[in-house]
Amino acid sequence: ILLYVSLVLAGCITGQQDAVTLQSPAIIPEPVHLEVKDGVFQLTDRTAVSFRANDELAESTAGALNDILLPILDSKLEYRENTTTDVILFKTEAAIDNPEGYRLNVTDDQITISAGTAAGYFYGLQTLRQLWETTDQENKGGLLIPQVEIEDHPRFEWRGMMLDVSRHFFPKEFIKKFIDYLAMNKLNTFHWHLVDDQGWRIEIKKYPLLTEKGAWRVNKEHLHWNSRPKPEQGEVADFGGFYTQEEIKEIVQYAAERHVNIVPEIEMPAHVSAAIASYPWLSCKQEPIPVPSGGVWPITDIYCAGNDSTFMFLAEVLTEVMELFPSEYIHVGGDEATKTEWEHCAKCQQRIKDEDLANVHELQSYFISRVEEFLNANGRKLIGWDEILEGGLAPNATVMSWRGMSGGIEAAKKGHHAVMSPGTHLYFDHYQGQQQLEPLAIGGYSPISHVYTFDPAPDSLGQAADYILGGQANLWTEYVPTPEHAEYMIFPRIYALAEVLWTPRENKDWDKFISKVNRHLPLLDEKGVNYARSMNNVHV
Ligand code: TNX
Repeated sequence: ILLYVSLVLAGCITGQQDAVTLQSPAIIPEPVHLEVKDGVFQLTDRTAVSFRANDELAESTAGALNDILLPILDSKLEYRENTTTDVILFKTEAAIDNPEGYRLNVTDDQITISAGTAAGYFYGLQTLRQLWETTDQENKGGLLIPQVEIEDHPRFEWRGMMLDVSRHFFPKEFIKKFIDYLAMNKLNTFHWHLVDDQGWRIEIKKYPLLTEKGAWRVNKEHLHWNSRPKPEQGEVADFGGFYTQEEIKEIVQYAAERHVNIVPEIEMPAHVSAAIASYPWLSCKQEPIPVPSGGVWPITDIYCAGNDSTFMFLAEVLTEVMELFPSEYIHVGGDEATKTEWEHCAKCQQRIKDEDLANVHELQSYFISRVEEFLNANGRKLIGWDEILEGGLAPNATVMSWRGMSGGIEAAKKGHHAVMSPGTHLYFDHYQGQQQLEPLAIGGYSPISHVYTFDPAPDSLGQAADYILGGQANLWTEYVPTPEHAEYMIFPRIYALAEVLWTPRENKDWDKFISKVNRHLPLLDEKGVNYARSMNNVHV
């Protein structure tokens, strides 16, 4: 009788499955190994979760899955011991050696997620979610999940995106969304560009004027950049803003829960008009300047390299920054320093003589090295834009290569680590479609197809490839005044970035990728996320 009953039941379930037609899953980024099988697992409010006793990692992952499922199923999945049917099993396995790797198996009566770390589990859940979101559009009476066998881990450890919150300020709520966008694409690094000429955005208790003065543009008439039209009537004008330390703590915590590390960038010695507007003694001229509202270029007001007070200031600022951000890396900028002030600065000239430096490039190198020493003494690592190579790289510095890949390659050949974010491919402030059809952008041309072809560590690098930590896309915001516009510049190019940084080269496939993107776009519509339709106007 028991045999008969189970046969009938099995037939019943099979019958149900036959009626179901799921689309093939559209997982972005494409996993290392993916095998799609016939059949489905039906996840309902009767499905259980299970894990070994005292496995806290598994338990908290089961909790995280319940948080995702609660709004969909209206109830939480219950824990059941020693069960093998209609269950989601969480298996912590130290043997999975990539710290972000996971395995995911779906059969008709079990889902098994295995990982060795919280990050690995987290990425397993992101994939699981895409398994139902991209295949089962109906969602009646539970979730239908295609049977798969997945083994996965990232190609690179630094998978990042930078957001410039100085040229335009973005509120805390959007920063959290931005972190969500990274996490759902298995990106793990948020490079937060907190300081630039047009605004200082991080509260520093020791130097309150940085945000009392330095976070606000003076000339409200010319909010937008030189070539941008004045705001339309009714358009919300952004004159500035900043994040309090409490808000930053909240955001750092939010990011950590999503396995995103925030690398704060405190620019130096240039792109610091907002700081000099607040404390004029930071420049060699020591004259008051306003917080510039737009693209005045070049800006010659930079921190004075000849005064010890500059370094005292930076040490105190960085001390507060390190208290807020647990990141191993601290970004110190270093780009585009017009050094004319240093050329005319008696104290800087003196420094050049005293320290046996030959020229202002070496003075910049001295500047960055001195800051590096301070960061290293506090257990942190320095990263900077590729200009930090000029005049000699600080001994332990990591280079972020933006003027093409050559700076990163040079650093790697010298045995320094590098992150690739070349303007040729990964600048998300550039146009992504035909210029005449796009909203005004800074220039450039990086359609999604172009982003997709990028390889941070091509074979031509030889041994130096070992020093490439990964890559990141940069969203500068001179021409990006609102969160909606930021989303437009991010999506769908972030999907290409995700495959560039996660997926093994041999698994990348443009045709498959673009058909998957087309399946993700309706999900953005559902979530109310803005995105560009520009790829339809691009000749690939
Ligand atoms: C160069 S990239 C800059 C930024 C601008 C960007 C615009 C870099 C390190 N510096 O200050 O916003 O170009 O694309």
